[in-house]
Amino acid sequence: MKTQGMPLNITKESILEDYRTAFRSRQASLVGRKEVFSGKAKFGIFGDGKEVAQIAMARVFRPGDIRSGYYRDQTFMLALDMCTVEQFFAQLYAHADLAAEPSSAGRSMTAHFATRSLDPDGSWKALADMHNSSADVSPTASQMPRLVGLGYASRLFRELPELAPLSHFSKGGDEIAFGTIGNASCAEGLFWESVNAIGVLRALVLLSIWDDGYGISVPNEYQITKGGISQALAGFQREGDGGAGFEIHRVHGWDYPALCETYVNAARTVREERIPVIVHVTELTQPQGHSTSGSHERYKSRERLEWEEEFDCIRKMREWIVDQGILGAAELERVEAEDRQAVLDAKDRAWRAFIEPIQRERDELLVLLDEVAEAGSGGDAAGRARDGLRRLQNPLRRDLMRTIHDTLVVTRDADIPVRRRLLELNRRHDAANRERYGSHLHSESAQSALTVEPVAARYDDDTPMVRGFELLNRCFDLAFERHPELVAFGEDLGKLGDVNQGFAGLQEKYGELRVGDAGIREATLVGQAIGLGMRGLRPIVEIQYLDYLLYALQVMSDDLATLQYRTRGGQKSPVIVRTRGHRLEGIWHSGSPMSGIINLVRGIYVCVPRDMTQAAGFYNTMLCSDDCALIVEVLNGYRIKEALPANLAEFAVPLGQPEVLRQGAHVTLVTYGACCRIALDASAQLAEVGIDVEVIDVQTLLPFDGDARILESLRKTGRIVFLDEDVPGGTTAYMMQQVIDGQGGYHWLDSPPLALSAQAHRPAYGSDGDYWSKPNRESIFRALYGMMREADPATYPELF
Ligand SMILES: Cc1ncc(C[n+]2csc(CCOP(=O)(O)OP(=O)(O)O)c2C)c(N)n1
Repeated sequence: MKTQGMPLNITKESILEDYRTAFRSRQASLVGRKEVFSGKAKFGIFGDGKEVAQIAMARVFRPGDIRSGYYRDQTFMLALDMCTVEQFFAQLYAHADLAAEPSSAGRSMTAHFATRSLDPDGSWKALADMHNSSADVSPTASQMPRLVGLGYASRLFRELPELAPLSHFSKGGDEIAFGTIGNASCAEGLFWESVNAIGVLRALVLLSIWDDGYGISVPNEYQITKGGISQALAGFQREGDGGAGFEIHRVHGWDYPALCETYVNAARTVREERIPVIVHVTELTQPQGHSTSGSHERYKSRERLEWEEEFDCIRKMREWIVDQGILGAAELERVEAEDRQAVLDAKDRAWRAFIEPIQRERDELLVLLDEVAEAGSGGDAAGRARDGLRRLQNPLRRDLMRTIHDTLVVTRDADIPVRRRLLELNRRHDAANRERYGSHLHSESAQSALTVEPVAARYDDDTPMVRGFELLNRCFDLAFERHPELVAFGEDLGKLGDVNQGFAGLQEKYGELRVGDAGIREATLVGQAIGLGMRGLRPIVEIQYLDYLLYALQVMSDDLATLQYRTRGGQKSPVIVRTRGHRLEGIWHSGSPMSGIINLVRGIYVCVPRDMTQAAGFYNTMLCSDDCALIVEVLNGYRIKEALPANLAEFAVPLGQPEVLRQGAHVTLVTYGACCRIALDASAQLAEVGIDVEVIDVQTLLPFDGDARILESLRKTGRIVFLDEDVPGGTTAYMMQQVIDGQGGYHWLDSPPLALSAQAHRPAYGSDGDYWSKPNRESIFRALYGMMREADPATYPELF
């Protein structure tokens, strides 16, 4: 195989610059691996073998463009200064300081890249003027769903005139979303769902597949039909200019001129023809193997390893440079030596910046520990703890905390002033590290959902009663008017106006791009919303039924929920996931798997409104904020009539504030969503037998009762029951933990707390099936009556 001559109109200087970037990146990989084996870093995964393809891709990446890629993209990031070599090493060391490690502040493992879309106060930067990279995640192919939205946003910016003023996000919708993925990850369902969605939406995507023939140790023939991803993708190839589908290129990863030409053509097709492109880069290598966890000699043949050496892309590019007379070998050696040294220097600077602050903290601590020893407290054990810390070559903050802890334990009987200072230092370190590793689970900006001013619903004398879906429909209509950047999409959401009519008529009013039908593809629907949100739009994505949220749950959990956290407030995507659930009928239409959800989406607020008025209040609250949320409407509430608030556009329900639906003195009954109605029903019957129930709707599961309103009720009643239609030990157990443990409710209990849930099995179909699957008025009555009878059998005789 022979490489081509000089590509296109590229200058010799820029070729040399490309080579040096690739070379420095390779050096960073080599040095990085050594850093792991020397024990200074825990794990390494590097971009060696993919350098030349990535410098070619970087050539066509413009300000405003955005990447959604994975851990192999280090050369691309370095080429565009989205990451410096020093920052690369800072991440390797898990340096938990944004100034040193701006991708994740030490929260993500190495090669998980991100640029900062937000200023420190959480407000947007001018993304249209920057090189952007969405924040990487580790699960293979999970970068794909968001790529759908990142690329689709350009279409919306181009085609929706109301978005024209948002020029800080887009300049006319020309931006390309650059995706990257490994060959083996293309075996994931998310890959195919995303490719299909990108094709259907004609999203502005340039997707590169880095193909080194393996997925860790497993070769392509076990991964992909026909053993080659572009062959398997052939049906997506468009036919003729302007046709639907993709343009698909194949190019060798060691062939610099061919790569440059391919990427120039690919970017032109995406930007000018507005057709998505896939570049399948083959014959890539992985000189150091998959990661520092193993060695590729164990699964690659000698012939393969020899081939990898010969076709190493850096070596090939170097030969080509010499061949073309761009620079002589001796001169190349000179610049390589310079670059090798530059990488070592950057590594040293990154290491010092990481370790020195910790060493200073250790020195400060050692002064106190010396005082402890001088006071003779804690005996030998205190001295040993101190000496152990002093001896550590590379102390971590964890070592400091352990030493303080051990010293406090062994000096427990000593009444020495230094112990108080040690306690104070303990508190200070603990608080600083909790902040260092715990901040930004949610937005901490001025638009945090928790700071949105609540506005109570106002009702006029002639307040009309409307059905639930009509109330929501008006709420959405007003929201589209107020927020030009609001878009909503989902299955049957556009023309039909959703299966329950919440969006009825709105597509006609606001157009297909703002109120859109979508394919049946829950994971990429949420991904689409994440990508749109990252580019400054406000998506409401509908998942038709709560039971089907499971398809999207992985994306919500791994991507959306972690976004603020994994960038330490550097990126946000204020997505609203709308769904409807709880009661209908049948195994897959009436589930309420809330505990599965709330335990997986920490980082997303979860609202469980009991009716459509409350739901509207949550939509309004979330649209005022820059947080993301899941809003679960009650499936059987759309036809029930509710009073229409006069201030429907302003009315806002606060998060984390339960509402007392019924005052009572004997038992507190805590529930949410569809169960509120049933709880009230049961309470009415319990009142007939003299049991006075206080019913509380928690309204949001995440956050949960921020002001401990439920505890206030428990202090009055002394008895508490948690009710829902999740599985036993599910969300009822969560609520119980929050109140009994978290709020200290156990102090006020006069009876054992009770959890009433649905059965462990899925809810059976039909009304009788439902009756014996889920809690109902009678079962609630019996449980609460039983609780009261146990406490006072004389007043409450045996009934059943
Ligand atoms: C969902 C998921 N499954 C498994 C893994 C473990 N894993 C990490 S990388 C990898 C192989 C990926 O191969 P490929 O897509 O070809 O990318 P490469 O590393 O070769 O560039 C696997 C199996 C993972 N991160 N995520």
